[in-house]
Amino acid sequence: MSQTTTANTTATTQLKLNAGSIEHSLSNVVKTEDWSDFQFTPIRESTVSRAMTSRYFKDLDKYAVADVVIIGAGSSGLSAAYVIAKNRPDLKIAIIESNVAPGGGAWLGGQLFSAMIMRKPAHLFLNDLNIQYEDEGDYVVVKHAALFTSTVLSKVLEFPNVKLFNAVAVEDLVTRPVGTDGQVTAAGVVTNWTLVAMAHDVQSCMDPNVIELSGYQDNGTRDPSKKHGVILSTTGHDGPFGAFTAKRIVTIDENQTLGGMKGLDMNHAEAAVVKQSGKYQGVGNVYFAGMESATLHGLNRMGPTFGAMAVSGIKAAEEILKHFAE
Ligand code: AHZ
Repeated sequence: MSQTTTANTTATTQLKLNAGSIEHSLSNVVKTEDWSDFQFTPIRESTVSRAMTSRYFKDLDKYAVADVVIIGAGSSGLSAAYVIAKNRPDLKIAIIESNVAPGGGAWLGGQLFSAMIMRKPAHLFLNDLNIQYEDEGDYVVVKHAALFTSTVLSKVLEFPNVKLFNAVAVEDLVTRPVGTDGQVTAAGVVTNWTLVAMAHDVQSCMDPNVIELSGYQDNGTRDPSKKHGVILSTTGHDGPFGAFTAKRIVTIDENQTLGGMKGLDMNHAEAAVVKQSGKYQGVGNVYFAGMESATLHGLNRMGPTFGAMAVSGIKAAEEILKHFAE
């Protein structure tokens, strides 16, 4: 007991000795050593409530029609969002993420290990984002996957034309007929709070909400003067929510079957995922990237190498940018 007291006294004395030289963001505000003078500016509880909800509802209103809807904020979806938002500040980009925490599987490099591996030339994307890495010749290592994810996420969130709706799941696609032969085009996404989506079996029907793609007139018909909005689906490989659009699209497009993700083969998988990512030919205005492409087209998985996630996102983003530029 006395030992503990001695240790505390020493620590306090040291802090006191150094206090004059400690600088932090509040060091000019707090004048007393024990912070007894510290106070927050006053606020009402209702003010906090309104500050959040008014902005959220404004965003719901603003993004009720979006130019780009990205489903899934994992490494591929965030990489795509960064490239699209950086190049086209005029496009309204809504990211729908079913999890509370955006980032998908990219908070760790693999299993429970921290380092993230990217094969060259995917490191050029890291240069663009100003993320440090160790250069190992053919591949690079970011010291923690969370450094990649938090950096790309923060940059994406800073773009004024991007809104992330997290804890929201895409439950279905909005489709509209094109022509007379039964073909449809994607015209939006059907959304619900993830907790509601998870509770459909135990609650009476709780109807969803919708984000419509841009390019329509008030009466619901195409506005030929405007580009049609697009959906980029990056919901990862098959899982409780994953591969959502791939699984839905095979019920719409009779020419497509769900390939299912194949066994791990790093060398083949990464190039194949990049090759198969981008515009989907069977249903208009749908694009895929990341492991959802592998599930749709029956490709190998690559395991813990993330180059193809970034690059497939960039490739899909390039195609989307071309669509809006044409
Ligand atoms: O929560 C999901 C995750 O954040 C989200 N998501 C899935 N279904 C959704 C839905 N609505 C909204 N219906 C949904 N959001 O999508 C995100 C997918 O991120 P991810 O990291 O799972 O996928 P990715 O393709 O970007 O990265 C995959 C990383 C992998 S998996 C893998 C392997 O298994 O071999 N290897 C790599 C590099």
